[in-house]
Amino acid sequence: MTDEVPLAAAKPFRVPTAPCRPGDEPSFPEWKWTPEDLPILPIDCNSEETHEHAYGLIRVLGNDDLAKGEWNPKIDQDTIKLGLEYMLRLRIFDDRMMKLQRTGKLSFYMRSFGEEAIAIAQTMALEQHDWVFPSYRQPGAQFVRGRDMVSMMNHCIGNEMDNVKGRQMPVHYTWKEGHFISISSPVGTQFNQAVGVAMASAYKGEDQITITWLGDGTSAQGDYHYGLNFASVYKPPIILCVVNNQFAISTHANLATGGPNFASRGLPYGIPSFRVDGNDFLALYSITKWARDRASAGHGPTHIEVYTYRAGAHSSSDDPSRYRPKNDHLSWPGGDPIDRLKNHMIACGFWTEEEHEALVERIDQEVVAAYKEATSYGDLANGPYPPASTIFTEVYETVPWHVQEQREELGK
Ligand SMILES: Cc1ncc(C[n+]2csc(CCOP(=O)(O)OP(=O)(O)O)c2C)c(N)n1
Ligand SMILES: [Mg+2]
Repeated sequence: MTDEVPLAAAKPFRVPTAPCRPGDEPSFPEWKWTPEDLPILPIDCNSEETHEHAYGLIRVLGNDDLAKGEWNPKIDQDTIKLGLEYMLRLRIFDDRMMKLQRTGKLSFYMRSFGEEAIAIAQTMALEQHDWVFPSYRQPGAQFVRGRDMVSMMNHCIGNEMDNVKGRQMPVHYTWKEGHFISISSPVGTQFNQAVGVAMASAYKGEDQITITWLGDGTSAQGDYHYGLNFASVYKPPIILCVVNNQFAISTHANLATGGPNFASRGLPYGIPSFRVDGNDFLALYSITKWARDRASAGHGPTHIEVYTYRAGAHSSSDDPSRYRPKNDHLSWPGGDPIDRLKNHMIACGFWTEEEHEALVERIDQEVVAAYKEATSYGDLANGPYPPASTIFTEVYETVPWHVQEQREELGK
C-alpha cells in the first residue's frame, strides 16, 4: 500500500491565452454575418426560437453603410442625428477628461472609447422613466437622459458640488433624476439589483422596465448567473446585457467562458438571447426597442450579448501595450461606432463632413466651458471639497452610537 498518487496520462486541461500579444499582428476572425441573416421575431417568442440569433449577429448597417434587413428600426433622421451627437459628446468629453487625469487634475478616469454606441443607442430605445443599472462603461446613458456635463465633472473632481459628496471614485456616477443607479466598484452587483427592481415594477403594475449591463469578465462571476436565474424564474420586465468587449483589464474573454459565445448562455435559462453588433447604432437601437416592447407587453426578460471591442485602455491605471498589440482596435471588423453612423448618414444624404466638423468644434467648446464652470466650484488640488462631516450624513436614519462617537471625535 502506498499513498502516492500515480501519474495519469495527459488530461485535457488547458489555460486559454489571448489570440494575439504585443508584437503580433492583430488577428480577428472575419465576419461572415450580414444584416439580412436574421429574421425579426414575434415579441412573445420563446428562447428556443432565438437559437440562431444567439449564435449569429444582429446587424443593420451593411458594409456599404446602408441600413438593411428585418432588424432595420427605420428611425427618423433627427433621432439618428441626436444619436451621433450624444456619441460625439461622450468621446470628446472622455478625451478631455483623460487629458485632465494625465495632468493631475483628476485622480482617475475611465473612457468608453469604441463603445459609445452601446449605452447611447440602448438608452435612446427606452422610455425616460425606465431604470438604468449601468457598469462604469455606460456613462453615456446620462447624456441621453439630459444630465449636465458640469454636474458629471463636479462628481469626477469630487468638489463641493459633487452630488455624491466625494463618496465614490471618479466615473462612479449616480443620478437620481435620470433613473441612473449608482455604479458600483465591485463589478456585477448591479445585475441582481436590476432584476429585483424589475420584479418590483411588475409587482406594482408599472410600465417601467429595467436595463442592466455587465462586462464579459464580470459574467464569470456568480452574480451574473444568479441574476439570470431569477429572471428566468420570475420573468420580470428586464433587458440583461453582457458587453463582450473582449477584455477584462488584461484578461481575454476566452477566460470568462469556455462556451462558443456569451449570448447562448441565456438559452438554458429559457431566456430569449441575442447577439448584436455593439458598434452598430441602429442594430443596438432595434434589439433594445424590441426587448422593451416584449418586456412591456408582459413577456419577460431578454438577454443580449453586445459584441464589441474595448478600443482604449481599461482605465487611466492601465497600459494595454503590455498585453496586446498596439492599435489593434483599428483591425476590429466592427469598425468604429461613430464613423459607421456618420458614414451611414453621409451615404443617405442627410449629413456632410462640414456639418460633422462643425459639430465636433461646438461640442469641444461646450466641454471646455463645462470644465471651466466645474472648477469654479472647486478643483482637485485646492477644493473646496464636500465637508468631512458628510462622511456621517445620509447613511443612517438613526445614527448608531459608535458612528456618533466617531463623528464627535472628528469634530474635536
Ligand atoms: C468583484 C470585483 N472583482 C474584481 C474587480 C477588479 N476589476 C475592476 S474592472 C475589472 C474587469 C472587468 O472586466 P469586464 O467585466 O470585461 O468589463 P470591462 O472593463 O471590459 O467593461 C476587474 C477585474 C472589481 N472591481 N470587483
Ligand atoms: Mg470586458
